[in-house]
Amino acid sequence: MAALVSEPPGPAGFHAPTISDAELAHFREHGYCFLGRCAPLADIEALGARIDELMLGAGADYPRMMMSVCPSETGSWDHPATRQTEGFKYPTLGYRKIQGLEEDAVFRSWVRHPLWRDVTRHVIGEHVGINRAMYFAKPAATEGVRIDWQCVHDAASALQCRAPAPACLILAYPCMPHHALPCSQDNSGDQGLQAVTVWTALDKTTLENGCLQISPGTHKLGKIEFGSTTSNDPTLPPEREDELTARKIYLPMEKGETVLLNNLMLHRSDANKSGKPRRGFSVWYTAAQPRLAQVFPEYVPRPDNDAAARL
Ligand SMILES: O=C(O)CCC(=O)C(=O)O
Repeated sequence: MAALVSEPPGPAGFHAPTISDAELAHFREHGYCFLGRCAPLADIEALGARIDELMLGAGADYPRMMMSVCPSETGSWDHPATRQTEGFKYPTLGYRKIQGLEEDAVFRSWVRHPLWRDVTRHVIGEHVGINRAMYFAKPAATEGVRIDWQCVHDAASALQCRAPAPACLILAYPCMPHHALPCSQDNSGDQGLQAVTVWTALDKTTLENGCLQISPGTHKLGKIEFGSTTSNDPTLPPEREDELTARKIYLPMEKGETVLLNNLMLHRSDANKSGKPRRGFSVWYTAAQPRLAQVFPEYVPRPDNDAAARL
């Protein structure tokens, strides 16, 4: 297993281990903050190598990880390997989503990076948990899937609206019949945001391979009532679509660069037309809760048999 390089961050061409007031202000105002490269490239290479190992099944035995092969490979959202369920499916680089990665030492090292400690101390507080530590990819061979405008609600509300609810965001994904995912928001509502997503590019992302797209400022526009997820069409409320997407920007990123995302800000991404992988690692930090893995100040694994593991 590769280990993360432990060079001291700072003037070596990547971000310092603390977030600046200006960056925090930008995050709060616009709903995102681009941080650039936050660690040596060797650390990113180690994450990329490790995720490939996990996907190919070499030395990986993580029954609590949620692993889902992309429907662009299996041909169906209903395929058993595409349903987001615990455990390894089969060796392929075609996984779309792997969650529970904090259980892996290499990924946990990234999740507990000093810069995320500082960011979360400002946004959340001293005791920090994670709703998910997620590999999210658009595989090279099969293009992956487009995701339409989205943001994601908190774990509790997501659990309440499990599969049957058409407007349920995260939990609707495994059962969706089409190769397009719904609009979504990634947080708990409009009072007191205590969450932040740290999204890191494990490969260079471009317009061609489905880089992130965001709609800055939408975290301030209140709760969005999404439409049905059973259509390939965008499911933003039509009467609000112009308002919600008017400021859309693309976020192409170099390999290893990171952006902070407010979970209530709309984001989307296209399929991957490049023939090369588009791999990302996205960590959703929130206030520590007994049902979640805690990552700061100490790592405390998620309890067994917890429903949050199935998000
Ligand atoms: O990587 C993407 O295209 C979207 C990932 C995502 O939805 C997230 O990190 O919350």
